[in-house]
Amino acid sequence: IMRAYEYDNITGDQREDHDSGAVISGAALNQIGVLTHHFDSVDDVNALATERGYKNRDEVTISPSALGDLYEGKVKTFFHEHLHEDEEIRYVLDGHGFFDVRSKDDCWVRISVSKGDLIILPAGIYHRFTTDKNNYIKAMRLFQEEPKWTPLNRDPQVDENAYRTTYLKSLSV
Ligand code: KMT
Ligand code: NI
Repeated sequence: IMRAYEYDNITGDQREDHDSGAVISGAALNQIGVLTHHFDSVDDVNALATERGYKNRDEVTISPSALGDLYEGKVKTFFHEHLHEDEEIRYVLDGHGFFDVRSKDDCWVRISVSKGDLIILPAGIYHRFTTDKNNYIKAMRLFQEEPKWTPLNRDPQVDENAYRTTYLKSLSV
């Protein structure tokens, strides 16, 4: 089951837990537009996909055996703080990892995901991803028809992006 907590900001391996001990509730995640589910059956994922108009999907395995020499580089890339102009939906098929999202006051919240967990990150939220010390996650990525999934790395120009400003406005109501 999913656990979320304030990131401890201790320098070092991103794949460690970095658990400060301060728990973040599901309701607090919802307040920043992050939705979570736990589905044991892919039928439930299919229902959610239909409900939200998602028609396409793929599966990725992020591990040294799946990616070989590319693995370490991918892990670093996923951990660059970025946003997307679309929702990011991931369903964990196996293994484990961490999504870090920015709180209202711009602190990192770490969401620990494992098999059966589904996470929906809203367009415009700054986030990053990492595998953990086991270096293995298999996930389903859900797409609407035209994914605008380019990661936009955080910088002053991206701070002014329309999806970013719309997201921030949604938090202040
Ligand atoms: C992302 O968008 O960062 C990813 O797709 C990471 C792998 S999915 C668990
Ligand atoms: Ni992303």
